[in-house]
Amino acid sequence: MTPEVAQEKREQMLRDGYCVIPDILSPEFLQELRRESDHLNDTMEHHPDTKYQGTHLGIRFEDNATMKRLAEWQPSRQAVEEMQFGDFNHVGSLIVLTKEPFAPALYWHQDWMRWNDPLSCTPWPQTIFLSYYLEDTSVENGCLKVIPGTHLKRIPLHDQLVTAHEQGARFIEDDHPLMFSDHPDQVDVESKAGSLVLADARVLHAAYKNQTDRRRNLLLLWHNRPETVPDYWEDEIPQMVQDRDPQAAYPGTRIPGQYLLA
Ligand SMILES: O=C(O)CCC(=O)C(=O)O
Ligand SMILES: [Fe+2]
Repeated sequence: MTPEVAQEKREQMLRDGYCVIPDILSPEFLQELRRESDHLNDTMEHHPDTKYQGTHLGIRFEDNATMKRLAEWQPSRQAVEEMQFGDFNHVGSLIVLTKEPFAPALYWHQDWMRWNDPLSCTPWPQTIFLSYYLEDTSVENGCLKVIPGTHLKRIPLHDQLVTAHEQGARFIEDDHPLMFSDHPDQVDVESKAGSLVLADARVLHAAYKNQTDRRRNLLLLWHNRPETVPDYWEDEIPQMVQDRDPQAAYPGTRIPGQYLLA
């Protein structure tokens, strides 16, 4: 990436809560990742409660050399560093989120689990996912969709959702009128196989159903950075972030509270 493109990508992450960086995986490595994902999906038990998310296999890098190679993939590291996100680290594992042929859509949700913590209102990302879709994605095979800006700004949908994942949404009906709805501000993130899709854990996102007879494979790696102000940050720091007590205990919750402003 040129410095200009890297800056544009960082600004998009901060403003919209997501971005896409093309041409990150080599064709050979993509092929190896598809093979390995097929093998894992064919031999491991799929998560019993995650039909909307996909097969949801947790793979530790210490157990899987191919996935470890992905975690350390140099072009990704370089891209992330060029965006000045070099202080993000993976959590030692990834999640295989394969949508099997004709698998259902994924409901609207966000993945930030620290909404009691003033860190929730940092204007920069603290927790992000690095996602690799191993096939070209489209509305037809279950691409991602996001509502830009919702990582920082409350919209009515935030207060209407069933709370994400294990806290409720895994157990909703598959015709839930709101959780699977289209939103006027949504953006479809159709991506090419081998692209890197980055998103802030706080942004509202969902995925279409897979209407094809082929797997839509996704490898998702959570990344966190230290609880510090990033080097690139030159604007004002919100008072609530400045006043945050780093020693305090903030019980985890997926429900956005006072720190998600309207
Ligand atoms: O399937 C996707 O594209 C996104 C998956 C996701 O956001 C999740 O499982 O939390
Ligand atoms: Fe998610």
